Amino acid sequence: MKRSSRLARGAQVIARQQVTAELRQWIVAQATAGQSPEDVLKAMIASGWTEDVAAEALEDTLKGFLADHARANGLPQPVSVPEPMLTGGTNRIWAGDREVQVVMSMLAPRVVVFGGLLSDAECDELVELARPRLARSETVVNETGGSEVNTARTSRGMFFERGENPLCERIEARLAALTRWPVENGEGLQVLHYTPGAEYKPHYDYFEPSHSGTPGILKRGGQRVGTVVMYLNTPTAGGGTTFPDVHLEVAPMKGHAVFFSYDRPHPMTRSLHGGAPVIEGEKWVATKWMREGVFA
Ligand code: PD2
Ligand code: ZN
Repeated sequence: MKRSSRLARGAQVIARQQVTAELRQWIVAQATAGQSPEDVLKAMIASGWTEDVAAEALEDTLKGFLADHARANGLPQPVSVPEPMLTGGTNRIWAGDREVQVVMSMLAPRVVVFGGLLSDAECDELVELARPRLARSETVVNETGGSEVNTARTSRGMFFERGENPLCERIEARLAALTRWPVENGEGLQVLHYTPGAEYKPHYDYFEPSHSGTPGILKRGGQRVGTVVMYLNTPTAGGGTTFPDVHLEVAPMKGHAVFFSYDRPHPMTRSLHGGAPVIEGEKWVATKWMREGVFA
């Protein structure tokens, strides 16, 4: 090919890297037709866009579209959330010190199930560290921001401080790498123990904005935007984590975990979830909640 025609072709590609109103409309049309962001990105790359320019145009356009949609519909504005690097049909992710399996994922609600997030020895050690400190689980009292025993939650539980011991520190660093969310934005790990009949009725993990206790809670790190529930044993029967809006139930398996995120404190995230009653055996989980900002 002659040098001049190669240059002309290059210029054409550069010119096409302009993010025009027409391109933005096309991106929004693809997204509203149900195309995943990964597929839209692939289509852009296939038609000559460089990956970084295309990814930025896509992210910018979708953010703007979601913000406009929220404003027009009286919804809270969406915020950035933790998100594992799950492009191109990945079935494994490197989580800093360990490879983790991707067992299943869904977009709305954003839910990802991981296998092999914790080793059996890590699960056992966490249970033994938590066991002597268990007390009847409490839930947040929305009016005051304090907490109290509640019949919706019949497990026993305890909280570790963030980085309280080397095991917590290692798991927290792994979760931060896996979800691409800073360790500093995480609450300390919570361990829950359920015996037969015990359950956690469906709820949202974000703090309800209309409740009078919420502004006080939000002073420390803002809203919760993501949750990882890690299974520390395999109950004999029951104890799944349910997502009633989409009729999904995640089976608790030792070392597996379910991650879900919610980009605003609103039921439209479909992040309603619960712990189904344990039918036989016991159930141990460790929960990590992630905040928008630094949880100091
Ligand atoms: O133990 C569970 O499966 C479960 C279900 C719902 C835990 C939580 N929520 C939680 O810790 O928020
Ligand atoms: Zn929950």
